[in-house]
Amino acid sequence: MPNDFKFFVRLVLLGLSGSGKSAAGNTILGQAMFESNSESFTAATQKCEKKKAMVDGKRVSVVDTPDWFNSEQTPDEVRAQISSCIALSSPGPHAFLLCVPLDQPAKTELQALSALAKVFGPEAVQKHTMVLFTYADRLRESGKAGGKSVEEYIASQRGDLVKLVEKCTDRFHVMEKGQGWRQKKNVAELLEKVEQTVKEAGGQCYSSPAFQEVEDRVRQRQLEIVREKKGIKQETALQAGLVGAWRGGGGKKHYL
Ligand SMILES: Nc1nc2c(ncn2[C@@H]2O[C@H](COP(=O)(O)OP(=O)(O)OP(=O)(O)O)[C@@H](O)[C@H]2O)c(=O)[nH]1
Ligand SMILES: [Mg+2]
Repeated sequence: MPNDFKFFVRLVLLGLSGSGKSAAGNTILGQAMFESNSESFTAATQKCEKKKAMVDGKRVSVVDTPDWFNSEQTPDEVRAQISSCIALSSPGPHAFLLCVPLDQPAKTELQALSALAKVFGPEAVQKHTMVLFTYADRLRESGKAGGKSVEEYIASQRGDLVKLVEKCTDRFHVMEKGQGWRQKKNVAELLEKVEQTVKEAGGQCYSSPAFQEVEDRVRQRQLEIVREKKGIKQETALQAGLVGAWRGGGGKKHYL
């Protein structure tokens, strides 16, 4: 399992439709790379997508996902999406970020965490998942926090969110949407928390038999490509030799 966090950061965004996954991805990458749309009544993100950018001197790749937890997709469709997510975040994500809106009650998110543990194993939740709170701006505007900081508001008024955070071994981050200096600082703090997560997980990215299988398949394919290329080179060399042989054939035969 690679310990490559120094240079690469692989993140997977999870959460219900409209929870702000794509918007968070855009904020993390510092540019509008994922489609994020409030106008549509259907889910904006229909399939897993990966985007990359240099952030704070690191190559950050973000896999955005559709809503697996509350969607109308068939189990087969969800399975296909999960396979795609695994392939896109190979050799394994450093962190799963579960997007949870602060301005609404968390009704199905606990089930979402159980589903995550079922698909990727309990370690995925305990060691590699962070709750990414979204819509902090709306919470502030609503006045529900009553002048408290978001953290104080969660601790004093939101038992539902505290439970989620506890399931993720107390890991959470409050996302500030947008692209100014404040957001950049916020993203840097998020990446520091991800680094801490990786340290606590023994310096490794998340990996499970499913991820390992994809990794093995990718390696196998790379080997095949190298072999194919070598084969082509040998063939070309052989052809060049033949051409040379024909050309240099005493001026008798000039087939090419
Ligand atoms: N005010 C505010 N709006 C947000 C925030 N996060 C997302 N939005 C907006 O809410 C809408 C939905 O956000 P998305 O990021 O597309 O949500 P999603 O989780 O990707 O949704 P699906 O792709 O449908 O699963 C978009 O118009 C976003 O701009 C936030 O923190 N604050
Ligand atoms: Mg989306």
